[in-house]
Amino acid sequence: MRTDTPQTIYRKDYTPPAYLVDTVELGFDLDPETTIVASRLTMRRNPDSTEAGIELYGQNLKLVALRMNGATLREGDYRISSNVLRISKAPDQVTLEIETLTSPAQNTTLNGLYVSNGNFFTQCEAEGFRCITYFPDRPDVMAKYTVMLRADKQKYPVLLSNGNLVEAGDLPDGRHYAKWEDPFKKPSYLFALVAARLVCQEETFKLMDGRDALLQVWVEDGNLDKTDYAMQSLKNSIRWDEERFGLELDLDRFMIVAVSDFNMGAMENKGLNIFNTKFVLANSRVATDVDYAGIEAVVGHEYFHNWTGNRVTCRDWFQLSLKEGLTVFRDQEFSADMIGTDSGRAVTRIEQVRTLRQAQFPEDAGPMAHPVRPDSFVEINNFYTVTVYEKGAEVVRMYQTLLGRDGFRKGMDLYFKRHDEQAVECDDFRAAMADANGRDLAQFERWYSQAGTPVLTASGKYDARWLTFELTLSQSCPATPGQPDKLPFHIPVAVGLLGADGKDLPLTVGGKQHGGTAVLELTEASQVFRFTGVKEEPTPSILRDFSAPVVLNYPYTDDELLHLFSHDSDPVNRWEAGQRLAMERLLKLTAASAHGSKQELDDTFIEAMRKILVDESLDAAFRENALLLPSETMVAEQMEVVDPQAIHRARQFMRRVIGERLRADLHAQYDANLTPGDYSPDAISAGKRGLKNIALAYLSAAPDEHSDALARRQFDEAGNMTDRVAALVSLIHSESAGAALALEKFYDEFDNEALVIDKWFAMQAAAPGTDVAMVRSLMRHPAFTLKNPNRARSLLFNFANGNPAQFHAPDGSGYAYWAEQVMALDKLNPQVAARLARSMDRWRRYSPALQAQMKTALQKVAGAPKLSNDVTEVITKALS
Ligand code: 0A1
Ligand code: ZN
Repeated sequence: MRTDTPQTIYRKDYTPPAYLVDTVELGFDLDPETTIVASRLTMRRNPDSTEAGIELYGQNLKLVALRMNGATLREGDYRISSNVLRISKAPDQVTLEIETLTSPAQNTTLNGLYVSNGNFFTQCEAEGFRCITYFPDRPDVMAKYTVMLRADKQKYPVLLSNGNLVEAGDLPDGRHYAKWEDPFKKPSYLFALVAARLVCQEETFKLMDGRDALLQVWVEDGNLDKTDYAMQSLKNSIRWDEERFGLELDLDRFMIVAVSDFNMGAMENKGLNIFNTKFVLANSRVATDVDYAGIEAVVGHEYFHNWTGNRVTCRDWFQLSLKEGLTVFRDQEFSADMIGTDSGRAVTRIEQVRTLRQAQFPEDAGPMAHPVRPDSFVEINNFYTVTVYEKGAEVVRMYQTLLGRDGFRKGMDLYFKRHDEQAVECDDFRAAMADANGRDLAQFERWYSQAGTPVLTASGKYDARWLTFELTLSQSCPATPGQPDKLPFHIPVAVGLLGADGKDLPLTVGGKQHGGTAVLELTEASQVFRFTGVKEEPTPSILRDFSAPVVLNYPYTDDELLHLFSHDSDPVNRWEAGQRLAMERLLKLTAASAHGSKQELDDTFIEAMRKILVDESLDAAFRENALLLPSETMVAEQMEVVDPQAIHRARQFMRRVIGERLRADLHAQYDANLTPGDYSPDAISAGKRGLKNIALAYLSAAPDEHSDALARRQFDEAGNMTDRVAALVSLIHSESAGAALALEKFYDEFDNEALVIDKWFAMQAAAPGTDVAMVRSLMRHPAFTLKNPNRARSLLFNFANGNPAQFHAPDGSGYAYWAEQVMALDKLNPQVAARLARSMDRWRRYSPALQAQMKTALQKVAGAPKLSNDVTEVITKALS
């Protein structure tokens, strides 16, 4: 919570800490109302610092005692102001003993030490440790931790912390204790404890060097039938990091703990990963294919942090993408390798591109735009963004595209050789990549320092006499807050040229021969690349595999796009051609709908969709993705003035026409892609379900008796949650007479499964027929609570972000509701409130009438008393 006016913190103001901490001994007497935390720190003056005193951070703590080298300090020896405790005079070697009190049961922020379902958990990234005890809570202070936990044995039979269990036993009064020691130095944000009534699935696992590691997945009683996939994903992650990067688990014990109240996806605390239940619990009854994929990715992500984040950490929070961009890249590669086929890998890439366009490009074009390595922030929790994570991962991917897989591995090896157990900067990673490969990557730095999505404009000229194809590539980057002018980026542009037969032509560019794809390096504002020996006029396939996070403009004709959509050997660009064909039409249909003129969809497009739908030489998962239309949000991003209702009508029209015109083929594909027998989440089966279910969705968009019966039957007979949800969504979206009953049945069947009830709220929140009044009435449902982030997100976020035509109701009722909920959430949980506040980022792109109402809502929130720093920053930036 805000105590005074929010302050902006700048990257350029970084100074090293005055004191370093060698060891931390923590003692916890755990009690929900008052927990006593005793801390003993051995500290020494930092030779790299010119500052004198000791600075400790602390928030919402009651200080009981403070001793330095055995002597009690009194007020005057130290001062506390704005959450900083300063001891201005201290010797070079110091032992500090600090005793504080905190109230975990009162902590609704889920930051620091808190209670969830009666159990204790911690969340310390980024600055939660200061809510537990006074400490130099900054990532460049790395220390060794010993932790003693004491708690009631009945209520909290399980006591966990980082590292190894060294002692445990009983205490008087029904209490017990456990002592944990972490052998590695770590920053405070990686500290964790759990004191809880939980059960675990465990197993020993042989590491690369022959050592045995104990792996555990801890959950609440009753959920042990949902831990297999997380455990399997953990084992796969360990193996993968050994094989791909030569990185081994450095601990004897690795624990995953699931908690139902959690602000984010999961947290990589050393040896004790704490997870949102959403990314642990799965079986076929309750989890969808998407849930399974999420578990694999997040388990991998947190595990991979053990090296990229924990062994080598960030010097300061501006460097967040050093660990997050790199670790997202690693989890993306892991998920792709787990599928194992080139076509499967391509589908994961398509999904990444979609996320980037759906969420990151808008962020990069809005009021919260920031570089991958930001220069300033008010509240660091607001910078766990798609830019830092997903664009950061794209930046890491570009190293691999430029240096090759082997070159990238050399860079990683050098990075660990140089920086193991250090806290470093993004520049250090770039230097390792450059030095290991003898490459100059100076200009590449701009990917870290300049915000905004670069625009790559391409044009081609074929010369039939000289058999040359000249490709002119130009780049520019729009202004972003605080950055009016941009310098050229170093952009890898992967290019192929298709002949009339659809095959890749052999490439020679600048005298160098390539296979079917050449990686051009654009470093100037504009450059011409000349392909020689080009025997026929080609269709260029530019930015293959989405080789850089940019917007590509090329004056493609419909014929060229159809050619690429039918033949491109690069699956990502093949998909992309289809998206371009669809987007052009969606924009036209939107304009027609806004003007009330007749909507029409051409046969060419329908036939192109049909061809993909029935092409059984293609993976089902690819076909599903190719048939998936750009979302309403993506269409909105392409418009000068967004008209949410017109976009919705246009997209619905397109879906209905596809459903009508392809009805027979959709039915045939539905039948051809059934997955009888036991459920398996593997990519092939999931792909089939995906294709079958998108066929069902199109059929339901053009409902007739037959499709309604199909959806009802699927709902009743489905043997897994993926098919259940798909059927229910189809029933709801087609406003089937069976929808209400199905929703009721679904609720009754799963009322004990919190994650499924989240889906129940989410499906309704995003349904085109759900207006603000209905969302309000869903909020009054006994199962709804704002206190649980998953539940809040399922209803509020899915409405604000996933139901644009209703959220942007012309009467402004959606905005008024949004303002109320941001303010209500802010009282409980500022981090989650600030995320909801982001739903209004793009308010300046709507009609003047909508803008005026959005502004009123924003101002209402801005004027609320005692607003958190988190929400204040988001709202202030939106209004500025
Ligand atoms: N480091 C985690 C993300 C995370 C960040 C902040 C949190 O609490 C405020 C929790 C988790 C990750 O990348 O998975
Ligand atoms: Zn992470």
